[in-house]
Amino acid sequence: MVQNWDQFLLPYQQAVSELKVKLRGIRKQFENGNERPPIEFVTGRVKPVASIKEKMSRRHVAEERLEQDMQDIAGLRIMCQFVEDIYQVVDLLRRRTDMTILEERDYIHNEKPSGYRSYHIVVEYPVQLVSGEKKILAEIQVRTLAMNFWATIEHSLNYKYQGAFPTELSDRLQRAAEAAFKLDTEMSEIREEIQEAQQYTPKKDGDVSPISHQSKEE
Ligand code: 0O2
Ligand code: 0O2
Repeated sequence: MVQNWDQFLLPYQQAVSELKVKLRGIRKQFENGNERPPIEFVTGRVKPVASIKEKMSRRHVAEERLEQDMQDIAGLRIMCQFVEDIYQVVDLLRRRTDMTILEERDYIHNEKPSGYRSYHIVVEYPVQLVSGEKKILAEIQVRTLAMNFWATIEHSLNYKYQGAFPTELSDRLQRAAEAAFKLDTEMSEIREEIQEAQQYTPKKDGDVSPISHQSKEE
């Protein structure tokens, strides 16, 4: 039995905080090098206890197996402008030595029946505790802004319908997912032109900035 959830989740909180800093660091490094970052913004969260318990019962995960079998207690999300950026980010993550990739799931080219698209990476990440090193599983979801728009809306509808969507709604959601992917494909096709334009977006001070970049926390 997990006696104290706060204590159990502490290393996960540390992992999420550290990974947010590191992933946001990738963006900063591109910006400092005057290159367009493949990352638009990064979010992260520790799964709420109620959601952990709900998923444990839905997926028949025993409490003793929680650390190994629930891969998204620590969750990070990387939002990108273009589908191509997703694969660039995945390559950057594969080359890192501070985390080990255990699994990759490409739900972009193998979308889920719901229409969901994203690239999922499960990593093992070591956190340093006073008691020593502890390896934590974390799930990194990499997606475009359009995929994120769809997933956010579908997720809130899921709460309302508990996953049991009326057929018409699930058909519409699937069509909306296809429309979002078509948007991504169209944007990819004019990517070079967009990137060129972004290089010449004026900054507030009137200077011509080499990079136009919108970020969640700025
Ligand atoms: P809801 O209802 O939970 O969706 P900061 O570090 O201060 O810049 P902060 O406050 O920690 O930022 O929040 P951050 O980093 O923006 O991330 C929290 C939001 O990101 C939450 O949304 C999560 O939904 C979302 N999020 C990030 N990663 C994941 C993930 O892997 N899975 C899920 N389900 N959500 C994720 P809200 O707005 O708190 O609302
Ligand atoms: P949360 O934190 O509320 O988002 P399973 O959860 O059983 O489907 P598994 O094997 O644990 O699957 O991992 P998977 O499918 O690679 O990733 C699960 C997570 O991906 C979900 O977390 C969602 O964040 C996201 N996801 C997967 N499918 C969908 C979907 O159809 N719609 C939306 N909006 N998101 C999806 P959780 O556990 O649902 O929790």
